[in-house]
Amino acid sequence: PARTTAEWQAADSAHYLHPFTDFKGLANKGSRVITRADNIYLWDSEGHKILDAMSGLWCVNVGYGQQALIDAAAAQMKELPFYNSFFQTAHPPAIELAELLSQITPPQFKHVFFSGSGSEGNDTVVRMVRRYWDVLGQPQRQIIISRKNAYHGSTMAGASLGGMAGMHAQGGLPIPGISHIDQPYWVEHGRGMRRDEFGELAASWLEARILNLGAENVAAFIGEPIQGAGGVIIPPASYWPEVQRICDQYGILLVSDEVITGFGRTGRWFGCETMGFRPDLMTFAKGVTSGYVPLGGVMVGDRVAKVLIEQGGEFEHGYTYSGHPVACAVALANIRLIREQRLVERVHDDVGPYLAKAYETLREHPLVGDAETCGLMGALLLVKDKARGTPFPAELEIGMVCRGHCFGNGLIMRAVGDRMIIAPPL
Ligand code: PXG
Repeated sequence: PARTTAEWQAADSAHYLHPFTDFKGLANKGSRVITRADNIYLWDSEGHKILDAMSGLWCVNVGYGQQALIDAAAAQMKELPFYNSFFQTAHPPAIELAELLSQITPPQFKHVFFSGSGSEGNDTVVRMVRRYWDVLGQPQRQIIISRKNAYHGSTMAGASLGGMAGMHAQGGLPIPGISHIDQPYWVEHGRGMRRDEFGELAASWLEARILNLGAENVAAFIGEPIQGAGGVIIPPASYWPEVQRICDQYGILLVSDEVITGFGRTGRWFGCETMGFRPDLMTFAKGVTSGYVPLGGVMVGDRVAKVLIEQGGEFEHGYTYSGHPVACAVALANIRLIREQRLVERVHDDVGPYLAKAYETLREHPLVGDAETCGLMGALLLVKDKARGTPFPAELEIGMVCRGHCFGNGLIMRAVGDRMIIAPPL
């Protein structure tokens, strides 16, 4: 028989250390226990039905309960539940997924390196870009430029690439050779400027840092096309094309972290297509399987692939679950479903414009200082004084207050500071 909520909570706090959690604080309060899901809804152990406007954790792009994904997992578990790709072996699901990914990603991508998550994917990025420059005889090109308030994962390399001050304060981070510039957040840095002007200004911070470090020491720039965990920060349209121009000018590799923006989220298959740039490497995870099973990886563009394949020798890197057959089988079913249901077109032509229009009406609300969306990512900025743009006092934790009201009314949104964010299933 199922346990009561109180019994679940007692066992939870006795044994389970949750990610990004004040363990004692949660133990005193008790966690909300989610027991099942269907389509865009979750149910908790009290029987409450909740609309999941965060797609789990930015990942359940096709929604819950998709039979094709469930069947793909079961069939693959029966056929070949595990085998590795290390010592000159391969298996059909990983080969087929690599092939399919090369079809749905931008044309420079014909190769993929699989990992188990987005964090691991970004660890692969760090190893791979540094290896690329080593092989080309420029081993001093070590530094990767990233941004403050970026999120690139929670492993040593992922958290170092990320620009979260709280994460850097624990565990001896960041690792050497990572340099952070300011984020392209108009509210923080650009008020009073035109958005396109601000986009160019924010991109110029990259150029300034490159010149400051010496271009010959810079390996790559990495960014999320739209920052997710940082609060759905949508850069001005002028930002990414200018970042691209700067990377090209100094020969620096450009890496797009598509862990959130991939697989239709922004109304194109990948966020770099929406934002208009052409990355050399692309990290993915989450939406590749719609979160049904863990999978991540790095799309490797021709420029890097050619060097590593033709001149690189052995690349001394890989994970037990690189190309896990069950994960790859689910990813195949997921991508085919996104294609069949035309979900990317649907976000672009239908639900994305609908959300944008609905958010325009929220702009009128006295507490909403800004409302913006891109595809099915949206953010509302809560302000105390709309005319002046004055924020609420930090100690009020206004985002958490709003989030509490949402939960109480059967809606999951996430609060990032004073920004209320959503990323619903497509
Ligand atoms: N890159 C990006 C852009 C991400 O959003 C990762 C890498 C790391 O992926 P893994 O699979 O290792 O978690 C992420 C993950 C939040 C939140 O609070 C966001 C993520 C993870 C946990 C919480 O919004 N994104």
